[in-house]
Amino acid sequence: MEIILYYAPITCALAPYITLTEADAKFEARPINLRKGQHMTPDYLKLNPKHKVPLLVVDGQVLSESAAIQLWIGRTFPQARLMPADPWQELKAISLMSWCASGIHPFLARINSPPRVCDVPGADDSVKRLATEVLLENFTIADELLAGREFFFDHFTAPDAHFFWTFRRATQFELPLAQFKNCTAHYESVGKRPSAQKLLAFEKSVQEQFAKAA
Ligand SMILES: N[C@@H](CCC(=O)N[C@@H](CS)C(=O)NCC(=O)O)C(=O)O
Repeated sequence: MEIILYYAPITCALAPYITLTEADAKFEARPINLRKGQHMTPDYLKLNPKHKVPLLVVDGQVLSESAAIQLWIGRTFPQARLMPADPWQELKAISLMSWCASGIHPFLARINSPPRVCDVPGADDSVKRLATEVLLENFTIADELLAGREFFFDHFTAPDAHFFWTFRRATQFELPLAQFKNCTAHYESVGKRPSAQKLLAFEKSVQEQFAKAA
């Protein structure tokens, strides 16, 4: 089976990179330089008209959307136990990943780039303030979910990789995150895993490669 993951540094594509690594899957990560607009080229748009990463191509079949990609990885490599085996718990895992993708991610994107959602001159601070409020509300919920536990379930699963990305992205902005003790502990715990360490080394190498090509 040929597995290609289209990936860009810093982005949510790091979550499937981590889960594919946890699954011990053989895959090729193809770096996309968003700053250079490589996600807007005709070839990439043919693969993903939504011009986003992550994108998974499995034996020529294309799959977009992080939650679906994570589910595919979990189902394809069941021995890695990346999705809970119990059907109800599996739905809870899908629910968590949908929340990361649609309830948390869009607010990180607003903080990162306010003009993408409001181009009224002078609106940036207001967009960031409102997005931060929602983000912190979500992290409060996650902090409660993670109380007294290392992971969302009784062992590491795909939602842990997905949530790790959201919290990591938040640490790259100036936000009051120290209050989220359980999210912070989760972030540190996932960050120490060999899969996350591999991802971080890969990210660094891609960033260096992009800097050289700039
Ligand atoms: N709903 C998508 C969102 C993916 C997404 O927004 N990816 C960002 C990087 S974190 C991206 O590729 N942005 C480029 C663009 O919007 O043109 C998912 O969960 O996979």
